[in-house]
Amino acid sequence: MHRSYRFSHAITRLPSESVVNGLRFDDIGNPNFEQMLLDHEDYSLALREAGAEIIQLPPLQNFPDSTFVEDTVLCLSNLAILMRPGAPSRTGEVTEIESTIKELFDNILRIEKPGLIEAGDILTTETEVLVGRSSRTNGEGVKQLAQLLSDWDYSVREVFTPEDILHFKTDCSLLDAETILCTKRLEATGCFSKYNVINTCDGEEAAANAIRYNDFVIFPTGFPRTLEKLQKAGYLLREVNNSECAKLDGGMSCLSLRF
Ligand code: CIR
Repeated sequence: MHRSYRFSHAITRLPSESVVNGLRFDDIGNPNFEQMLLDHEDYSLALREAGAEIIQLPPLQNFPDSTFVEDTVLCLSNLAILMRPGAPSRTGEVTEIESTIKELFDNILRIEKPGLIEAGDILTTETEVLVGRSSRTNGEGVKQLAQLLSDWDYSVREVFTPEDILHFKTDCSLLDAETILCTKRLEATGCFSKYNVINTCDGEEAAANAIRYNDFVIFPTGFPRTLEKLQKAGYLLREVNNSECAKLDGGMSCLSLRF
């Protein structure tokens, strides 16, 4: 395991009761709001244990998916880029978070019309920013991001999110400077040929959305074989229940902005 970038902060947003109306690919039932609150609390605790100072934003009743705060902003060490979500019901979430971002970052850029990007499609490694085109992220959005970031010395690489996957990061996570946890179906697209890859075990594809925060990998419960594989590889895992967010295609990365 190689030493990686250290984080100090995380922004989260409490789920509102309207979360039961959140978007979803397949309807496997509404999330249980009370359980989701408990899980959110434990998620915040896991981030704190890993060293995060948390900026917790209040719930937004008008935006059912707003607890999935990751999709609204790309936070880099020295700047933030306000996204333009491809899901129309989520566009206003960016306006809601803008003042918080302005308090925290000196340099703020934004994706403009007709560009669309949700940051769940962005995986930032220590050498590049990978952006997966998807049903929420279009070519114009990727082009704008590449132009904006070229002035800041970041290199953007366009990749493709397989059709039946919501976001690029639904199927992958950065574990350290050069290691990616990812599903076999995403690895098959060839986008990680420059990295060391650890695959999720068959039937445990939903374990691919984890987050590395300093010395910990915050990981969804219920994927024992992948958990063991990562532990054997030397990672320190902290499990958090994700059963309710999973009903809305949400995972560990979606619930925070880390910087
Ligand atoms: C949505 O469909 O937008 C939400 N229900 C889930 C968003 C998950 N976010 C993420 O993967 N970054």
